[in-house]
Amino acid sequence: MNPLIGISCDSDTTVDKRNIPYDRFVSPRAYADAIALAGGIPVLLPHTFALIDVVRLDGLLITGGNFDIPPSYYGEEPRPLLGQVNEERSYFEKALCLAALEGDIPLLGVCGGMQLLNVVVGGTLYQDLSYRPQTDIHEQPQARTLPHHEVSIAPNSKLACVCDTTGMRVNSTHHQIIHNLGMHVSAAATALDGVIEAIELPGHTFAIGVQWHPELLDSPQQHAIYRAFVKAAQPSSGE
Ligand SMILES: [Mn+2]
Repeated sequence: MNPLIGISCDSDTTVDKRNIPYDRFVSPRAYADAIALAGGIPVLLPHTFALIDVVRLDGLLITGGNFDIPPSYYGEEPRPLLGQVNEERSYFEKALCLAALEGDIPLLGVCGGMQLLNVVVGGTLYQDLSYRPQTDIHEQPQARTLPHHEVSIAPNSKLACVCDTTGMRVNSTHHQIIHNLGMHVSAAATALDGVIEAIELPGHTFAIGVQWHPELLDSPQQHAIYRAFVKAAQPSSGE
C-alpha cells in the first residue's frame, strides 16, 4: 500500500483569456513529484474551509510559499518588514498541523511549513531576518535547484540519521527565520550564521521541518528526507 500524503496548497488570483480574474489553488509540482518518487501518493489539499480529517491520510506535507505566517500566531504585532500573509491558508495549515501532531501522523514541514510547525507548538519567528543580529542573506540569487549555503546537522538528531551526514549544502529562499523554539522542539540543523535550518519533535514518529527545499535539490541526501518521510507514513502491513 503506497501511503497517501496530503500536501497543503497555495492560492493565487490569475486571469483567464478574456482577462477576467479568478482565484485558484496551486502547488509547485516539485512537492508532488518528490512524494511520488519516494513511493507516496500525493494528495493536494486546498484550503477551502472544508474540514479535512487528517487521520484518513498517512502523512502530511506542509509546504512553503511566498507568504508569511500571521505574527498573531506567536503573539506579536506586525513589524515593518513582515511580508504578505495568507490568513486562510495559514489557518487551514495550522489546523492540519495540530491534527497531525495530535494523531502522530508523520509530518514534514518545508520552508514556511517548518516555520509553521515551530509556531503551532509555541515557537516564535523573526518577522524578517534583519531583526536578528549578524545574520546572512538567505534569499539566494541563483536558481533554487542549486545549493547556496552549508548547514551542520546535530549528530544525534533524526535528520542526521536519515541523511547519514552531519553537514551538507542546501538551497535558501527565505526572509523569515526561527527565533525561539517551540515546546519539545529541538534544532536539528543550523547555518554558519547560527540560523536554525531544521527542527524535529523527538516525541513523534516523524515530525521534521527543514528551512530549505529538499525537493528541488538532486542529491541522495536530499532524496533521503522525502524517502524517510514516506516510509514513516507507510501503513503497516496486515492491518
Ligand atoms: Mn537558509
